Amino acid sequence: MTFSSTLLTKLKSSERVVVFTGAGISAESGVPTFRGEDGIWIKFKPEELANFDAFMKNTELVWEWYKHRKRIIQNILPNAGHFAIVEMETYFKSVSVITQNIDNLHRRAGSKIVYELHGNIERNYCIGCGKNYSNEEIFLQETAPRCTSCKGLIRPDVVWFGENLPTDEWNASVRAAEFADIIFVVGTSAVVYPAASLPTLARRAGAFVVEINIEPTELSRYADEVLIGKAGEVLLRVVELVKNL
Ligand code: BJW
Ligand code: ZN
Repeated sequence: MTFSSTLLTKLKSSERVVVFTGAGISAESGVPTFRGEDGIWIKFKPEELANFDAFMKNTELVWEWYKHRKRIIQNILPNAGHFAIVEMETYFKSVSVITQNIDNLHRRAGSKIVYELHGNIERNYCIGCGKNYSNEEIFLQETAPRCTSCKGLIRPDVVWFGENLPTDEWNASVRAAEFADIIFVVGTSAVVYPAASLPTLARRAGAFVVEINIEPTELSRYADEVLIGKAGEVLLRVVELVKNL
């Protein structure tokens, strides 16, 4: 893989870095992506499971799907890609991670600033009274769990289609994108909005956009640099480069 001289110059002069991630960065930890050949949505379309109406109509099915994914995530670890992003904190003034992932792997790897746009699968809450539940509190229940206070249905604390993103995380992400000198867009198909608008927002505000993916995406034509390869491998190369600047 070759890096352009413009990228080298940008890396040298950049102070504020944003890393915007999607399911691809966790693929190397063993978390299935959503779309594509290995996607978890080959059998079910996203709209069929990841929305509130589906949860109300097919509660058990949706909970089965989340329990399955909670189990996967409990048994995996952050990978080289997550750790490379943590290491970037040594070389830049600020590194903000904006993630669409709900697997908590950036925090577990040690990234200090992490904005989770689509929630976190380790948290749950009651749709009746809002009471929070950890996975440990609900995990062993066979059927869809109910609130101990109001008997309301408990749901995973993730953002489904048609739902707003958490306001504070979104506002902070927009600010970070607007002030970024460089934004790395890693392992996302960039088709789910409004998250997918952040790289172009950053670009309009002057950031250099670097895409890292195993294949070209919707975003590639707007990126200043497209690095094709696995997130873990490419990010390690980028950090090596930065170290030796
Ligand atoms: C590798 C790799 C390796 C693999 N290394 N790379 C029409 C037009 C525009 C917008 C809309 C529209 N109709 C509806 C909308 C809005 C909708 C939307 O965007 N829909 C589009 C799909 C059409 N958005 C919403 O509804 C959002 N809310 C919203 O807009 O609020 C306002 C509103 C309110 C009320 C009414 C209407 C609007 C909410 C979106 C929530 C998304 N939630 C999910 C599920 C989270 C919970 C869960 O996980 O169960 O979030 S959907 C799913 O997609 C998940 C992901 O975060 C998200 C993005 O997926 P991601 O990360 O990009 O994964 P993949 O699989 O798509 O891509 C993986 C990539 O990795 C690929 O490119 C691979 O090549 C690559 N890869 N291995 C590097 N080793
Ligand atoms: Zn309740």
